[in-house]
Amino acid sequence: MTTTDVINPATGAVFTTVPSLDLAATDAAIDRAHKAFPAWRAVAPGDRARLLRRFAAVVDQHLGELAELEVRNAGHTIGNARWEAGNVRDVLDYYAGAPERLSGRQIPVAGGLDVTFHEPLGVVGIIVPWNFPMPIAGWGFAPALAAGNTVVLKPAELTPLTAIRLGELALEAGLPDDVFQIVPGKGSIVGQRFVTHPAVRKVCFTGSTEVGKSIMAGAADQVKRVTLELGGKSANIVFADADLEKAAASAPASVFDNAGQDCCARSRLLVQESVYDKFLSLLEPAVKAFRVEEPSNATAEMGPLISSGHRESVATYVEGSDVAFAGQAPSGDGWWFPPTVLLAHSADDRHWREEVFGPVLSVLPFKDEADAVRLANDTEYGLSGSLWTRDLGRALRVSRAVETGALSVNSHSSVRYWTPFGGMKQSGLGRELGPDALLSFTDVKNVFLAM
Ligand code: TAP
Repeated sequence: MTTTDVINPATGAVFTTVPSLDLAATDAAIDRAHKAFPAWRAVAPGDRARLLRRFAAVVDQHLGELAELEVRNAGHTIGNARWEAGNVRDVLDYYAGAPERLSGRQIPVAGGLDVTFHEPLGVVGIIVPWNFPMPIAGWGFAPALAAGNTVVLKPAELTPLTAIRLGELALEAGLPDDVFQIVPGKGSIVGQRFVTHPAVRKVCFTGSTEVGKSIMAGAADQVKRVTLELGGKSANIVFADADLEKAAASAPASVFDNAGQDCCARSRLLVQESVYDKFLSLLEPAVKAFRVEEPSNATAEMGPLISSGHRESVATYVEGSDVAFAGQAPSGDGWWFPPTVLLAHSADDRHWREEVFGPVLSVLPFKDEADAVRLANDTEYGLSGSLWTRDLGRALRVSRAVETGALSVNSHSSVRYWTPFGGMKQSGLGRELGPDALLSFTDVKNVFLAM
């Protein structure tokens, strides 16, 4: 069997290997999931809820182990990794409430009774990227299982370990065999097969816009359902009337968290020109104080990038650009990169327009509210963003005008598991989390009973 080396990005060293499944093994996993579907959808709602709660409890007992795996495999800081493992538990607990509440409607009609049912789809294929292996997996499998689907999940080749462990924990919690399977392997083999195999009725994909588009095109052949979470180039808009100290103190984490490998990263900073110099002078010490260090240290705020190839790609955005200031990063082994702030000279600068997916922040001044909205929307993306102001009217106006799926006023939060998350424009299609995600794993069936 083919295997893949798993590398610690903080050292560059291989520390284990995992199987990389071929087409035949992928087909076998999908066939097993297909066979397991009728029995899983027939599990009484209360029993399915109990199984998901037990899965959450087992995850809870292994939070430390899962977090340590993610530190080693993805270079996440231990603080973030603990949050991520806890998020899987919370999302499972949240959707464990769903099987008993997934009710349809009774619609008044002439001549009989009309009722709707939220039917599960069948086998759901989930394709996970390397940047947030645990939460993104959980946002897919928890609502999919709760709605009565079976799941095959492909982790990214770079970061398969926590997904494999979650598959084991599901069995330990008592989920029936083949209801939730982890299928490690290449995107071009395993992921692509999820798209083409007729038994897979929905594909949830998170990753690059380019691959997302190819998945959407491939899924069209079978009118397969898709949820896509793609790239972002989110704006952080700071108005002159904002609490500048608070906005500057929180700006570094809003883009450098997870080394900027975050589709919600606020990588475009828009500052009103009347406070531009003052804001940059507040931002500089906050960036320089951002702690980039061995990710298992409790004090680490940022770890390494995921791979040497990715570090090379990030570096191309900084070379030849106007660097305002930068923080520190360890030298030596591992894929380290310092938090870096670049001055954009126009909205055409490459680092302003493209998703860098690294610890690189681009800054541009704006004149007034209309200018801020125009610049914020001048992108093919529309995933997340923030705005800072003390003016409630402006907060509401700008929130409605910015074309983005999630927006935060005077904070940088993007994700709460009970509220919808997803992109506008080319940042994606469909919503994860909250009640919206649950329904996206079902089809509505309408039944009429004649009197
Ligand atoms: P992608 O290539 O999009 O990989 C994401 C996932 O899709 C991985 O599991 C990958 O498998 C799989 N995949 C790749 N090609 C596929 C195909 N043809 N059919 C089905 N599945 C396929 O992303 P990447 O190479 O890891 O990163 C490239 C860029 O994408 C990043 O620099 C960043 O800009 C963006 N990105 C965005 C996000 C989010 S959250 N929106 C996450 C990660 C990356 P493998 O295991 O073979 O890679």
